[in-house]
Amino acid sequence: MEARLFTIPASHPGIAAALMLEHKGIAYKRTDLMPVISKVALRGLGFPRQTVPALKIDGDKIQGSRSIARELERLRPEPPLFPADPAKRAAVEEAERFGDERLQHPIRQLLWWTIKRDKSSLRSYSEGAKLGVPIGLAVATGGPIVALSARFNEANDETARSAINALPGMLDKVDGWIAAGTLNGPELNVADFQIAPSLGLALTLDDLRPAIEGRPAAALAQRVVPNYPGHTPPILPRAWLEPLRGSAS
Ligand SMILES: N[C@@H](CCC(=O)N[C@@H](CS)C(=O)NCC(=O)O)C(=O)O
Repeated sequence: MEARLFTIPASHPGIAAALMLEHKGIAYKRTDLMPVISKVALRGLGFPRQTVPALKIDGDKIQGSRSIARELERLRPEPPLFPADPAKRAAVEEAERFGDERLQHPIRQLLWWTIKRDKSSLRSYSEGAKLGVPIGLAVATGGPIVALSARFNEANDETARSAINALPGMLDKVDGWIAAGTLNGPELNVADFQIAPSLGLALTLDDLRPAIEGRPAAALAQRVVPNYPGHTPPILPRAWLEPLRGSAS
């Protein structure tokens, strides 16, 4: 099987797809694209949409973390990503959808909000990236890319504040799925691989970490993505973080 994963450094759905490939034991090559430039590159590579993760596997092109999961399950059923029992599968798919549609984006918006304020953290998120240009150069010339990424992702004060407000409720949901055995069970499943990278990315933000640490959700991230790249020192306005106080369990 010949596989190449196109991603962006520290992209949480990109890491989700990489974890799924590794779970299946499928060897793959990885190409890291600079944000924004990724949109043009992906179209040039023949992918229909403009987001990573994008996977070329045996000549086929699959885009989106959930589509990639299903294609990998079809190509190599063992070890499974989805439980065989229909009720358990439905629960896992609900958690997976939540991870993709609800959890990913607010964390992405918060990250771009912080990078827009202070680009110096960009280098840490590019650690280990295979960009094809020296990381120092990529970071030094990254100003317009950061501005555009923040704009494309609608990372502004309003969305950053609603992301913070939504975080405790989302963490409660994840903790609930862990308590129910849908997440972080003996065998990791597609929802673990979808959700843990978003938690791992959130934990790289010092402002968010205290609200996550000590929760079952943090144990899931520690198990699945113990070495998530990147670090953002405190930068969000203190007052905005008020809803997170008392959120840690
Ligand atoms: N929910 C989609 C999200 C894909 C997505 O938005 N990926 C981001 C990176 S995390 C992207 O490609 N952004 C384009 C850019 O930054 O230029 C998935 O799981 O595949």
